Amino acid sequence: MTDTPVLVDLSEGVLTLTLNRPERLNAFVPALHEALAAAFLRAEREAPIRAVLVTGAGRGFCAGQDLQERKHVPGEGPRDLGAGLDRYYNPLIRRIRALEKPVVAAVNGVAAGAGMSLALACDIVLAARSASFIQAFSRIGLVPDAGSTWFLPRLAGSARALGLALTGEALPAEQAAAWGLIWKCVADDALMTEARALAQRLAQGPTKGLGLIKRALNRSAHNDLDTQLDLERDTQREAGRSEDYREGVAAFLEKRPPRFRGI
Ligand code: LHQ
Repeated sequence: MTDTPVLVDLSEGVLTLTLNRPERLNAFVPALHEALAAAFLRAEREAPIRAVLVTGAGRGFCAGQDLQERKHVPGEGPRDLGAGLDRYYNPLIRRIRALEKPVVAAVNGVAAGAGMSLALACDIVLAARSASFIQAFSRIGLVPDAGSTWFLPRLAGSARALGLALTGEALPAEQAAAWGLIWKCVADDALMTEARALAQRLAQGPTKGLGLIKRALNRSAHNDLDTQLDLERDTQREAGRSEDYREGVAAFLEKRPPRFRGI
């Protein structure tokens, strides 16, 4: 078993997080959660980090909760699964959504249970053609968690959300893209090249503005049109004060590529 549950690499403004328990298809254990939490906190705090890329080592992306840890011990009462959600999963999903920097997922293989939820919480999801998405919860008598009951109906509509969640059937990456659950399905051998190129392009973008786009789209899920129009006014006001906005307009007028600094 590896000692480094998440490999962390910062290069060209992209913090790459590789879930690293390949022998268990990168299933979640507390050490993996703790490493992810620390990495996302770093992404929040460090200005040179301007995008995050999440992927998995080996043939899986993430198989959700490690079930070896959940073996029933005779004589013990039921464990409080809600406590694990409060402590680990929910803060992770909240962190990803609240981070005002783009988060890209490169789904290299199966994403099951909370592993699927993790993928859906990311801003842009690319998946290898051989990857699949499984709402594995119902297979073991559980309820979709880590945001899946929120993301799925919004992304796929309620008929598909119910079908996926109730049957626990695997959804191939190509179908996930066709259903609008993810951004793109690409050839297996092109996944990491495409995902890195995308994350690097985003990391060179107007980070402040990209963060505000993320905030506005996140909030639109709860807002009515009037509230959202007010929010667009406020976020635009904020974007309009950024150096990158000035640079974007100057570059356009000077017919040259912009050099965004993320401020
Ligand atoms: C695993 C796992 C795994 C341990 C593969 N655990 N070893 C939140 C809060 C609190 C509690 C409960 O849950 C949650 C959220 C959740 O995520 S619940 C859902 C938990 N996940 C699952 O139920 C998925 C379990 N895994 C599978 O169904 C299959 O492994 C899938 C369909 C993902 C992949 O199937 P295969 O490609 O056939 O691979 P495999 O089953 O042969 O797995 C490879 C190895 O990884 C194998 O170990 P072994 O020693 O036999 O080679 C598996 O036991 C191990 N593994 N998932 N979640």
